[in-house]
Amino acid sequence: MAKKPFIPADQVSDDASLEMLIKAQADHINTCYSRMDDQRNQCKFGKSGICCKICHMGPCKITKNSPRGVCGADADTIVARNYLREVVGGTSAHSDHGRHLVLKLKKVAQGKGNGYEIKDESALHNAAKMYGIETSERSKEDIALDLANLFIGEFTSQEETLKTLTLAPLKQQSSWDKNHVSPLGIDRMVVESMHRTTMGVDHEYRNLVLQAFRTSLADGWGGSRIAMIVADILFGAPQPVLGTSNLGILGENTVNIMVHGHEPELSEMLTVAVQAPDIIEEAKATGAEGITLAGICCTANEMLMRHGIAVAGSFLQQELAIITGAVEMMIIDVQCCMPSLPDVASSYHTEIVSTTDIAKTAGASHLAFDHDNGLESAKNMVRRAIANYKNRDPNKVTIPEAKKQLVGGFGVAAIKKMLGGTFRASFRPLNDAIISGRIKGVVGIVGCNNPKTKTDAYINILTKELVKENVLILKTGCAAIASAKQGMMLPEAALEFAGEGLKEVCETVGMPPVLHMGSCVDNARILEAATEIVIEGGLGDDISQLPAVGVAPEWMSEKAVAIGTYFVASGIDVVLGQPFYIAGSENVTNLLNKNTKELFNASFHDCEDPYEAAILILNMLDEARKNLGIDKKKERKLFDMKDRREINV
Ligand code: BF8
Repeated sequence: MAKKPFIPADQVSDDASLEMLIKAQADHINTCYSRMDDQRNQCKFGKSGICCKICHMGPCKITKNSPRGVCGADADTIVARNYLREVVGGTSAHSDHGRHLVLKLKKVAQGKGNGYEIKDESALHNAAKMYGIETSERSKEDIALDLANLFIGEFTSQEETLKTLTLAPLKQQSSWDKNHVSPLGIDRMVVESMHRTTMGVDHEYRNLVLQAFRTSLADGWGGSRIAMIVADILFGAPQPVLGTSNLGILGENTVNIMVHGHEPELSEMLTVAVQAPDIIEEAKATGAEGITLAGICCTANEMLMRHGIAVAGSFLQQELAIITGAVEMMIIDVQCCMPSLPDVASSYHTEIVSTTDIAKTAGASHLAFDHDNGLESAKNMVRRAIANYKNRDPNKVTIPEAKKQLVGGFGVAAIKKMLGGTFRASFRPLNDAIISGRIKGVVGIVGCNNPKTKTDAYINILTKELVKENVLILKTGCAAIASAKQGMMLPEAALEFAGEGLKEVCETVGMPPVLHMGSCVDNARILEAATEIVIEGGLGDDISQLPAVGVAPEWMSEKAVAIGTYFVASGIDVVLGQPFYIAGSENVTNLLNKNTKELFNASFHDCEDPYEAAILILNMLDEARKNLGIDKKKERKLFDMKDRREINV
């Protein structure tokens, strides 16, 4: 059969990406899109999860004629082991990120911050209170040291379950205890899971899948939650902030520096470095008008949430940014940085700089970020980018025009303040809006892009379909960037796209119908928000009763597998735009897509069509509303002073 022609317009949704994909073809550059095209016939055994290479008697694959591998493992065992290992990969990525931040907090507390400090004392005090750490008449350093040591214990604990689990509603905690999935220390969970999936250990698929839930909880209610708490203490809890998104943010006459990856320690220092007068002078001395610092992927989300720094693009725009020919330097750290970057950059003047010894890329320059001399180290990178400006070839430069403004920075504290005001910060108005039916429910749309499907298409269609039906959308990761690029993260978007009830709420509060809650570790903020809604009252007493659903429309990463798994374990149904690699085992598929309902009152749902997904989700929200007895639309009651006094009694 003849190969289908490669049509850029079928691959991407936004104008900037389309323009760059066409330029990539003209410049003869391979991108993930063309490589996906080359990889069209992907391995069916891998896709079904029935390929096993855990020991060297294999690799084995399960077929009708060979239903067991050499060791005797059947499809159930192999699929469950592979699934657990994916959850382990995702959990370890988020948690190692969290660990680095905790160790940084410890150094700061010991007076060895070298430029890092406790930026948000109220975030520190809130965290200390949550963990029962004494705060009165103590210095912030002493409090921070206790907190850092407690968090280190969360990684190393051998016999005690995670303290961070106690931040969940009580019913959630008892469901985890009852199902034996309350995790011990994060590191112990990762090691134990790897042990259990080596040859000849744990073979019972249900036992393995339960361990996947347990490990994922060590991510969502452990490593990710800790990463989020510490980042807020060190760099400030996010507040609503105006930003700009898409490749059109690149400056035609500025030194363009992209920061790409996940951990905020380096990007925070870069935000300071590019504003230093001596550095700006240096940039101007080379003939540039200044410096444009922008982010790719989750580092972009981190810098946006705290500083309003521009988001150049999402995961699948990392190569496209280089193809503009206008990027002097792309600085990478960990996770989601494609190994192809130096190859793409070799056709332009862009220098790819790797910055951590745990993540090197062949062909990239390696300038390890010096944490003990952070600002100078960041400045050195910026200086090198400035020096590279003269090498930009104007004939190779095309900067797309497309860019959109957005409001980001919706941490949980910020949402509470936005809803209830500074003095009465509270989720009450949101709960009331859900109870009255003005808001049908809350849906978290999260995760990646994947060149298997047209970039952003599923995310954007689903978002609009749900907003139209009065569903408030919470977003993180690259799914958030997709909405930002569409202008859906502006308060005005409510007027144009939202149903009447949601529009009214957004107009009253001045918020967008789609809230940017941050990076992928910030999915823990969605769990935090769900917990706050439960605690606020009127919508049941555990997360699984809320009219709330999670969706990963275009996911690709092991991290997304871990996130989906801890969402389900936390009682939130999860819709996947493409299934996990589990189809080779009917038992594992049934367990994850059906029978987990009995364990956590939530399960996975595969749905490859965004319109069908919208219907599925709306039905799930309606069912939750019915179970709560709030399915009849109530007229909004206008309270008079007497009513208000009674409420406040
Ligand atoms: O952690 S959403 S592509 S950038 S994995 Fe990666 Fe996926 Fe983007 Fe952030 Ni998350």
